Amino acid sequence: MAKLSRRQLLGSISALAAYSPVRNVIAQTTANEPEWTGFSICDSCNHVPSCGIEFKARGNNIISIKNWEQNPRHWLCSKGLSTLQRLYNPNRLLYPMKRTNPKGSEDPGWVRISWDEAYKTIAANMMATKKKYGADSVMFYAGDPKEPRPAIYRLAKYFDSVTFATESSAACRSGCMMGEQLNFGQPNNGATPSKDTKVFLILATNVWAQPLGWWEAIKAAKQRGCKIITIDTRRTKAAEIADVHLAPHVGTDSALVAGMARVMIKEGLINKDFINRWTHGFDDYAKYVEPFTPEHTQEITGVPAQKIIEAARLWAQGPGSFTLTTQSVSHNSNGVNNTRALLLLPILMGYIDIPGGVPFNKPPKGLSMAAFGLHPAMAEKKWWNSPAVKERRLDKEALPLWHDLQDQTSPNDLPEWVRDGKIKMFCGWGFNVNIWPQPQEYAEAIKNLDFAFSADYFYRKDSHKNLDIILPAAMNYERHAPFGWYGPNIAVRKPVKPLGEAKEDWRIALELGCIVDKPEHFFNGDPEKALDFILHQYEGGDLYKFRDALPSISKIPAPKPEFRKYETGHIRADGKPGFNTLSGKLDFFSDRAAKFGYPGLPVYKPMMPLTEEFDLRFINGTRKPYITHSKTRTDQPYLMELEDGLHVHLNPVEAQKRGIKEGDTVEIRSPFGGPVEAKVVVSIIVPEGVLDAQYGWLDKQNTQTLMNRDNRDPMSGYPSYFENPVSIKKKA
Ligand SMILES: Nc1nc2c(c(=O)[nH]1)N[C@H]1C(S)=C(S)[C@@H](COP(=O)(O)OP(=O)(O)OC[C@H]3O[C@@H](n4cnc5c(=O)[nH]c(N)nc54)[C@H](O)[C@@H]3O)O[C@H]1N2
Ligand SMILES: Nc1nc2c(c(=O)[nH]1)N[C@H]1C(S)=C(S)[C@@H](COP(=O)(O)OP(=O)(O)OC[C@H]3O[C@@H](n4cnc5c(=O)[nH]c(N)nc54)[C@H](O)[C@@H]3O)O[C@H]1N2
Ligand SMILES: [Mo]
Repeated sequence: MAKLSRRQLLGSISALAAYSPVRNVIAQTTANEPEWTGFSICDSCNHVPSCGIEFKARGNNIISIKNWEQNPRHWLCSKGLSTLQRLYNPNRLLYPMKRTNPKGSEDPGWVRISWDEAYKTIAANMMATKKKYGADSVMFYAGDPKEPRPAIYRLAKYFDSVTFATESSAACRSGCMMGEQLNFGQPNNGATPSKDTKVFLILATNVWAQPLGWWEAIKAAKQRGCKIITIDTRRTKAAEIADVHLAPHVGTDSALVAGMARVMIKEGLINKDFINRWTHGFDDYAKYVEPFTPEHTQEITGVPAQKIIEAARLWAQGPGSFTLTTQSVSHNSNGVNNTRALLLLPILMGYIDIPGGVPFNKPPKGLSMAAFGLHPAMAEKKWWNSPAVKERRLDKEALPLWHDLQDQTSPNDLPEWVRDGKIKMFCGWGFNVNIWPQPQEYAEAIKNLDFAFSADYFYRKDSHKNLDIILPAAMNYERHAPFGWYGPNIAVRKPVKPLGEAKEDWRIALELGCIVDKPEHFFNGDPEKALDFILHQYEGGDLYKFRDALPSISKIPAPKPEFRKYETGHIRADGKPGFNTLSGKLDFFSDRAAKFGYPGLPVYKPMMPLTEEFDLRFINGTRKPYITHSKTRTDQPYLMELEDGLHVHLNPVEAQKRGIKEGDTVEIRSPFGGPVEAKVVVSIIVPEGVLDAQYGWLDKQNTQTLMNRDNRDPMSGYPSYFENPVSIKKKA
């Protein structure tokens, strides 16, 4: 891969500075000030809970960082280690700014304003929009940054707008979570193998997307003799460590599992007692899988019949558990069903809440959203889920199952809602139009709103050019909120002060809340008070005490670990034995899905077909260890030395067919757009017939422009990032 010279690197930074509204940020010189030790949590890839960082500072200037040894997640990767480059990046946003030229102008004419002016303008627009069009016409949104969410939730609630959306309701993990909710009655994406786990399933989970500790846990299990089955279209590191690697064609996981289930049923390997007692709809499923003979399954999935049989037999040797991708399987037009199918594997064997099986952990009471530092009392969960409030949501008609299961609005129809006058104002934190297929349609929607603002670390031309106001967000080293939550372990921070006039996201949301509502609902605008309030819901919980205990991690009381809680009534909300599904059991057939007109069984549905012209399936969004989404890049220039532009993986056979060599520049086209320019890496990481890329590069390298906006999973509304047919040609 091309290595950036120092001159190119500096060139790319100053090119950015040319359109950046902020320049020449220099950390204060602090030679004579005393040194002290601080603590933070990395937010580079939004792993939740993220990895701990210990830093040394002189005055307010951080001079070095290292692993925070006492933190359960303390292995820093390339992204984490380069976060100081981001903190002290001269392009950072440091002051609130407003546009002075009309929307649509090439130059928005950004000028610096005071926080007072920014808040007054925003609040006045919020109130006026609410009065004229109703509170729900004001949309609150957080991008992948998950840390700001609790405070924004609270702001939306007290402002009385039910239109709260995030990147997770647009894409990401909640599609898989829907599968979990439908099968298990609650979210559960598995765990790392315990000492009793004998077989472990890695379900389309990429090592490079996980915290480093995850890989250590897999290696340790393997050494203990635990067998590993990896189900991933690509030959990743997780595939190479596997005893059996099943590489199904994209979007065929439901067929693959049907094939495996048929083998397990025919050979009498399934756990019949468990199935009879604790599951619902097995007979329907058994009938459904009947045609999925190993040979027929091979035809659909491309997985050799013998391997299907081998994997089924190995899995039956359990007890077994799994890790499920946070997103990939759910990003095709049958995504939720493909996820549900994979999640039937542990149910067929009864590996549920037993030693070595899939744990149904109970979090400390109240803390419901890992590491967001969210507590129901903080978010007022009851309000979000009350029928009268939920009834108002804009996604109710188009996505009834999503609406039923999730408390965030799906924002994927934003362009249509703006066109139809349903959304008039946008309040954003970490807003990025480039998460969507055909991002220009979302950018256009923002332009057509009455008023829009967003808080960010950097100025992002595509997303920000048509905002009215941009707010500078403090970075992970500069904020208190939220704390990291790892089971009963709580990591609080000891930060530096924000540079310039940047503010914590929580502070921005809480201070706005003080203006548009009552200060007593918003901890008088103070994030530390909000965190302390959350921690006081627990015996011994206290922000200030926890901070005094640093570098030690503090604990809050957690329920005693216990197995087979479905027998003792410790899983269901009403205390009865069983699970939180409509049937009260684990669902092969979901009455909830059927109630809204979706298939009750996780059925297989073919993907968009390849054609003679568009003959490669495009996996548009595999993670690389040193890139996150569309950020990192020039935010952390060190990472650009590792990869300086869009690189796609192409199988050697496909490369040879097309006369393409490693390093060649190619053009990618789809029925929906292109050309997109990329460099080719010839690699067996992808099978024949597949092209894969880490999405997030911009302009002529922006792979989102190849996507079909209308091809979504009807259950989740998620875009099909991993389904699109494309063609690839060497650039003349
Ligand atoms: N084709 C394709 N598209 C995808 C995906 C894919 O695999 N393929 N993946 C989907 C998934 S899973 C995700 S999660 C999304 C990515 O979701 P995005 O929302 O694009 O995530 P980022 O690019 O990480 O961050 C968005 C913006 O937030 C800013 N930011 C970062 N941290 C903070 C913070 O703490 N506070 C504030 N105020 N701003 C911050 C960044 O500078 C950036 O401008 O993309 C989705 N889109
Ligand atoms: N370094 C880094 N880490 C990250 C991120 C990042 O951008 N960079 N983003 C974070 C975020 S927001 C998320 S959501 C996670 C994503 O984490 P993951 O979902 O684990 O990561 P991906 O590489 O997108 O996808 C995982 C695998 O799914 C496979 N796959 C794709 N389609 C199919 C299919 O239909 N069936 C099967 N069986 N396999 C398929 C791909 O080959 C890929 O290897 O990563 C998080 N961590
Ligand atoms: Mo994500």
